Amino acid sequence: MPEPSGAQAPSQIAVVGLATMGQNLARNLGSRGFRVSVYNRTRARTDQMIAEHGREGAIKPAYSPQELVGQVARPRPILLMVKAGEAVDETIGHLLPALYPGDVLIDGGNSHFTDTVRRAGMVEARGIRYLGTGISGGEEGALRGPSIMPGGPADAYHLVEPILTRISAQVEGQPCCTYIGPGSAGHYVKMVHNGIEYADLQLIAEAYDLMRHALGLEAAQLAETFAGWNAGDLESYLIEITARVLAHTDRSSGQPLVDVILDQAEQKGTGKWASQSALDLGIPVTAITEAVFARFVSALKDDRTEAARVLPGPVVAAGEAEDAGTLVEDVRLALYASKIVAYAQGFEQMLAASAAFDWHLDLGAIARIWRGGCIIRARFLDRITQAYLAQPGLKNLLLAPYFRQAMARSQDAWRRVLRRSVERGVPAPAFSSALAYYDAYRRERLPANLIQGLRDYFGAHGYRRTDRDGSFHTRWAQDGEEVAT
Ligand code: 2AM
Repeated sequence: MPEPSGAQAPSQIAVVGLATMGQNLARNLGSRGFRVSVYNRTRARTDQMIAEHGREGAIKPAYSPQELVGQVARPRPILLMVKAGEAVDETIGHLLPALYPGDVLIDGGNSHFTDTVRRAGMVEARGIRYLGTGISGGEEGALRGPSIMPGGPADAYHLVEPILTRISAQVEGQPCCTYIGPGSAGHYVKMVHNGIEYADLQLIAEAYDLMRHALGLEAAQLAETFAGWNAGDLESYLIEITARVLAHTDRSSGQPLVDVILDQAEQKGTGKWASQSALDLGIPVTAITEAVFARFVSALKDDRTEAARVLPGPVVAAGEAEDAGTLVEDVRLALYASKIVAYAQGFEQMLAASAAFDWHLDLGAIARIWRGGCIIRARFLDRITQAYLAQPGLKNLLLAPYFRQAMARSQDAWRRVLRRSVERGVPAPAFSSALAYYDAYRRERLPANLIQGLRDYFGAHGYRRTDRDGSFHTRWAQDGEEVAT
């Protein structure tokens, strides 16, 4: 609980790095009664913040790492909100000489989880505790209440728990902040959160593209469609803002703004990192990875413009009867089913990481703290929490009764949508790879038998049999005899 503030009372926490996220978190802390000291490498930003927001709470400026550290009561929680990458190392380097054992450095940026392991080791050698902490919610979330994913030593978390749980989003009286696990677990989980966000965005974009270009609906009609979807199973922040973006008219051209936005998606790397780690762990997160690939394809604007002139697409029969209403509902169901696959894969990745790094992640609790504050907040996350509560050892969310039924309800529509996408030549890589994953996951027998046969033929890699134990090799090109290996 915040103590009463007084002019001379030491600060309870420091925020370093006053770009928008840092400023907004400092304002969030100040507005909830915490005494907070703020510092930024470039003095002008500190002055600007104090001038504009200094009266929102007990927010005190500092102009050097030493001054900052001197203002905060020990053990000192120091929240770093500087640009991910080298800036974090540089900032730690400047702060470290002024810190005392027991102080807690909280890296609230999108650091790569392996950097977090390295930095934690480096500062912990000097008795400083390190919390690699994922914070999601964008600028608005930082100010009003983000979802917070702290990882590192549990005692360090307990020290800052009253602060972090107070500034996080609250859903049904519960904070969207919980201890994730030791080491780099917090940043890892934030990375997977961002990967799922990539998949969500791509799936929404594919749904839009199909309705816009396979059904010919206009942006304004689609805005209404998404707004309607937001009243059902798909209810989420991203669906809500999709409706708003689609409804927005460009002031300069008078057209829907979305129609004049350049179709090249940028990225900062967390989706790619999630895919890379999934590859290392051997977990098929196809939806996240397709979403990353789709951004790469979008970046090839010049190539696409050239190819559009020369590469043929399907010839679509003129005057083909459309039943837009049915297809729109099909797209909704396909989006929901694909989204379930994307989440099932992301949670499977966290389960694998938890086992590989010995983190003991509570997947139900992670879904719970994503219900509010963060970009992927959605009604649907309650279903995930409930699934893990009912079956704590659940291997894959698709197997939980609610999701099994949702797939059963959606799959015919999902297949119809993909038929339409193929016929019309409208790409839907995340929809289709999610369906391919679903169809593969539910198959007892896959064609990997042939792959093993081929590998044995050209490389004598051996194979196992369905009817006998052991490893075998066939002398395919010699006498055709099978030998045990
Ligand atoms: P600045 O205002 O001095 O540029 C986002 O860029 C935030 O990270 C800003 O507050 C920025 O400070 C800070 N930042 C970027 N690089 C930094 C570095 N090498 N050392 C300290 N802060 C840095």
